[in-house]
Amino acid sequence: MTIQQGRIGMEDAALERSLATVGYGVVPFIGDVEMVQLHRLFHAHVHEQAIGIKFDSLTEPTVAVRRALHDGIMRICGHRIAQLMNNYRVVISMYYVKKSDSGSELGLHLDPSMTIEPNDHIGIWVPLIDADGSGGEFCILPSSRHYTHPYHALSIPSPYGQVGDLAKAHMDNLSVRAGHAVVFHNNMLHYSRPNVSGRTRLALVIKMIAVEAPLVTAFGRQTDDGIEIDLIHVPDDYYRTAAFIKSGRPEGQVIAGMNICHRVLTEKDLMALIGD
Ligand SMILES: O=C(O)CCC(=O)C(=O)O
Repeated sequence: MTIQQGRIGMEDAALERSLATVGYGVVPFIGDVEMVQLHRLFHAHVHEQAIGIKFDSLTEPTVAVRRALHDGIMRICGHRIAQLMNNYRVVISMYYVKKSDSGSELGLHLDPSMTIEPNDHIGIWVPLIDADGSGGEFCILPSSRHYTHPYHALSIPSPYGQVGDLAKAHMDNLSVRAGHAVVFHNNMLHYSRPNVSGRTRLALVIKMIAVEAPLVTAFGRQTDDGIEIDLIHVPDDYYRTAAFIKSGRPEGQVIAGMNICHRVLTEKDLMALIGD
């Protein structure tokens, strides 16, 4: 095991290679015991009526519930994360839940940026029932972390806004067994297909940054020549205590800023990047 300062490292050489090439890998993560504990934890804190078609525990309004879910997920899964990687700290652990419903697709998106250096940022996604053809496959565009500028937020328009269908046609549709984890670089374009399995599907989303990296949230403002982006330093418990989806500018000290030329990809651009 080598620990490189400022970088999250993988304990498994094959996973490290696959992250370096296509930007993601799938590995066994937790067993049946942990999955039962995680189902119990969720149902102890969230009422069935609160779920709707899709439910994201980061947007749960009660801070005590968000904290209890985060603490419980870390108690149950923390040791497994430590076996998988080094030099990280967890800044988000949450549930993403889908009822069985044809409208339960989670659309194409890039997750929000949380570090200044994009390579310091890894996500893992763990379905707690088989996420295969009917259970809501996780679909990801290989190598896409290199395709666009690395800063994403609700206030920054998606570079993929005009090429969603083409991007979807070139994605890897992953059938992931319950308890396995998709480990992926944060800047990867992804979406998840509807859960029509007949069962409610719980999944975990856990986000980590390098130990030395400050946690930031990006805020973008459109200007005449592009987008001005501020990276705002926020405390480590930000996602447990602040409202995640809010349109306004987060409070905190700006520790980096840049102007980027906002390029909305055309089909030709995307095909040149994919290289088919
Ligand atoms: O749970 C899912 O189906 C996908 C979750 C996801 O993509 C996300 O939270 O960014």
